[in-house]
Amino acid sequence: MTEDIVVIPGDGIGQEVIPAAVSVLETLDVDLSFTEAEAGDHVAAAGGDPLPAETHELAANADATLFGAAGESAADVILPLRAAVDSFVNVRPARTYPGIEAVRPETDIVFLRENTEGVYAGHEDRLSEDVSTLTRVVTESASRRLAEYACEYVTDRDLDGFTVAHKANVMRETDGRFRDAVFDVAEANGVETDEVLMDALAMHLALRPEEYDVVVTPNLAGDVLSDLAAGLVGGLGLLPSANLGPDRGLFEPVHGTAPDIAGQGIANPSATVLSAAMMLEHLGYDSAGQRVRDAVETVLEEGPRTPDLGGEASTEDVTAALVDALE
Ligand code: GGG
Repeated sequence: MTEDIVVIPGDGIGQEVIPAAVSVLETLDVDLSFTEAEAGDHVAAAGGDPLPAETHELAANADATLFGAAGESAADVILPLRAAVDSFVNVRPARTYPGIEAVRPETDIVFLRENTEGVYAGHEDRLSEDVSTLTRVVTESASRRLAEYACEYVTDRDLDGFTVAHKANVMRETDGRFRDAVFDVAEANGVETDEVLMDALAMHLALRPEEYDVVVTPNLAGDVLSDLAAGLVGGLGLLPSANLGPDRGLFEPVHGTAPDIAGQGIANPSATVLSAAMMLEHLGYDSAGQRVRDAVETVLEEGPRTPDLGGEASTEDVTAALVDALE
């Protein structure tokens, strides 16, 4: 069966890392058909909609979507794309790799981030010259849906349980609801949980990340804390992610457009290639996904490496090494 994959490079280094991941995927013995679609700041700058209706439609119907990076138009691009696949969870694993210098090499954490609401629900207003507001949305249904997934995630992998991060001592209604709903679902499923205030978690992660395995978070907290974890393991060039819905997924590196290096051909493709591995596994191609992970691990350990990891190689050099490792 041919898997219909939509690829959306987006902006900045998305234009460099997505072709790299496609080259890697093309070396595999998996029947993938790629359709490239446009979105992002460059589309808006040319007078278009940052997320053209055709791109939305393609993502909503593809077997899977591989996305690069969103810039200034992130709210108009990546949030509706996640909604297009009905994604309720953003899975963000953060781990170290042999040979890569890391601030906290003991880090091995998966963030399960709520993916539909919180402060990313899109309810922002300018009330006056002086006052802007943002409405934070937390629903029982989205919190429980995330919790169900978290229970399944730890049970399938035989893990001890998960940690719930929140700030329910201040955001009593919204994070109180989130916390209570997640605990309720975990208890009903016999899954062990503990909890931590998200600000305290930021400090714990910097000091002793080995205490955390699976962390369930509200939307913005997951975005921020996973970037913190990237800093612990060697940088944003190493963190993949999967936006999962009931039927399909959208896979993207955790990093953004990296305007400081965009266009120079030196972006690290590892996070996107690892996102492609998550995509393969989600589609049921576990051994192909594992082969891609192994290739990334080999190239990270032996080189070549891009400048973010202390090397001098280009995106093309790393891609060629990945393709070599797979052939
Ligand atoms: N590939 C990830 C990306 O484009 N990040 C830019 C960004 O601002 N993302 C917001 C989010 O992940 O919610």
